[in-house]
Amino acid sequence: MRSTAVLMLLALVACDSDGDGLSNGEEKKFGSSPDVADTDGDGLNDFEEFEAGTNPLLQDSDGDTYLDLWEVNEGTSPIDGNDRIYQGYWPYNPNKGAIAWGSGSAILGQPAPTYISGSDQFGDAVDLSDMMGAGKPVIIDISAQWCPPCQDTASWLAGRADSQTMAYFDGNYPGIRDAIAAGDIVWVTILAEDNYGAEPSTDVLHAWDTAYPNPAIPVLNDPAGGYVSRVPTNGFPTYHYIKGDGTVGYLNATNSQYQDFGALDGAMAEAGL
Ligand SMILES: [Ca+2]
Ligand SMILES: [Ca+2]
Ligand SMILES: [Ca+2]
Ligand SMILES: [Ca+2]
Repeated sequence: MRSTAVLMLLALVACDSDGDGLSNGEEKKFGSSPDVADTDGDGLNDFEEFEAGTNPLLQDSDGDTYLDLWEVNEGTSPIDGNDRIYQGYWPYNPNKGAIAWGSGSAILGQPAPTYISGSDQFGDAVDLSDMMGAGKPVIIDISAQWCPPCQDTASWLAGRADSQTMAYFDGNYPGIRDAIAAGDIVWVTILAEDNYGAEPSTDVLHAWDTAYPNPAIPVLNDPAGGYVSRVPTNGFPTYHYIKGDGTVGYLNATNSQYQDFGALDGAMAEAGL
C-alpha cells in the first residue's frame, strides 16, 4: 500500500499530460498549455521554449518577424530583436531545403537557380532561396551602378524619380510598388557591376540603397556569378520573374536592345494586379 501511494505521488508530481518534457505544474508557472506540446505552434515545443527563454505563447517572441524556431535553427537570438536572420528583414523560407533548386542555367518552368550573395546593403550574406518558393512572385533585377536606365527604375521604386518617370512606370505597372511594400511581390536587386565595371563592395550596395531607398528591397552582389552567370543578361537592367512556387516564370529576352519588362507583367498577373 505504501509503495503504491509513493508511486501515485511521484506520478502526480511528474505528470506531463502532453509529453513535452514540462510537468503540468511547470507549465502552469510557465504559462503554456499542459495539454498541447507546442502551445503557440511555432515548431518549438514548450520545453524547448523554456530552455530557449522564449515566450511559449508567441511564435516570434522578440517581434523581429522571424519565428522562434527559425532563429534557433539559424543561430540568431529568438529573444533579441536586434539579432535577427537578416538585418534588412528580408523574407525567410524555412522550407527552402525541400526544393531542388536549379543547378545549371535557368530554364523556364523549372526550379530557379539560386545562390548566396557575398553581401547585401547591410553586409549580410543572403541566400536567394529565402526569397523564392515561399508563395510570392519574385522579380530579380540585375542592374549595374553605372547604368542610367537601372537608376531610373530604382528611382521609381524609391518614389524619387522625376514626375515623368514616375507617371510612366506607375501608369504601366500600377500597384506594383504597393505590392512590393506589402510583401505581395518580392523585388530583389542584384548589382552586377559598380561604376567602374567591378564587383560591387558592401559600401557600393549601401550607397545604392541610400540613393534609391526602398526598405523592402535587398540589394545584393554576386561575387562568384552564382546567379548572374546562369541567366541571360544581355545588358542592364535585366529582369526575371520567379513564380511563387520557385520555378522560373519569365526570362529576359536575349539580345534585346530595349528594356524587357515581361517579368513585371508576369509577377503582377500572379499577384492579381
Ligand atoms: Ca505543453
Ligand atoms: Ca512553441
Ligand atoms: Ca524572432
Ligand atoms: Ca531575434
